Amino acid sequence: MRTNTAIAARHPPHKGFLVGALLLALTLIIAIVAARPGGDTGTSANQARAVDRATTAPGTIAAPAAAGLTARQDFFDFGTISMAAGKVSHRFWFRNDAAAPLLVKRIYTSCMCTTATLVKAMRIVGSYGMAGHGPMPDVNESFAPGEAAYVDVVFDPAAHGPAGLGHTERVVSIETDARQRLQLAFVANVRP
Ligand SMILES: [Cu+2]
Repeated sequence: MRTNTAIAARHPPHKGFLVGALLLALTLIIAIVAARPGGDTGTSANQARAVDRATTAPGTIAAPAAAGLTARQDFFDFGTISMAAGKVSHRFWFRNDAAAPLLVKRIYTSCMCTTATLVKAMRIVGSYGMAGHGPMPDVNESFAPGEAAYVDVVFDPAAHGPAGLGHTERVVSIETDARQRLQLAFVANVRP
């Protein structure tokens, strides 16, 4: 009895009503605010998910690459080659398939046994090897829309000695200022 009276004294009826009304108003405001963007949030979340799917879908990743630097052939098989017979080479053609000019920034190979020499408009631009193996200049060659060039890729099957026998895979990367990377790969079966 004494406790009840004390509580009643600290919380007079009119104050309790005010708190109740405030709580009700707050609940209503929250309900209205939550209901309105509720629909919007659902839609934009779906849109965000759709965009996410679109950017991570393999098809859309390949699309911008195809619109830029494109290789006539991005894979070559040397077949069985002999270490004793020395270096082998293959010419990879590529072109700018975009409507705007692009800049080839860098060319590098995946291993020191492989070099790539860029030839553009009958001019040898430079020879490029593995990144991190000595100083290597940037390419910085501009390609007009439709302009083609090639890299002569040279592979030395003897570069690794006996450790280099068997199936070998190497990649030449051509990077543009649009952060596109064209990869040209080759394989060889190295025999003594
Ligand atoms: Cu190598």
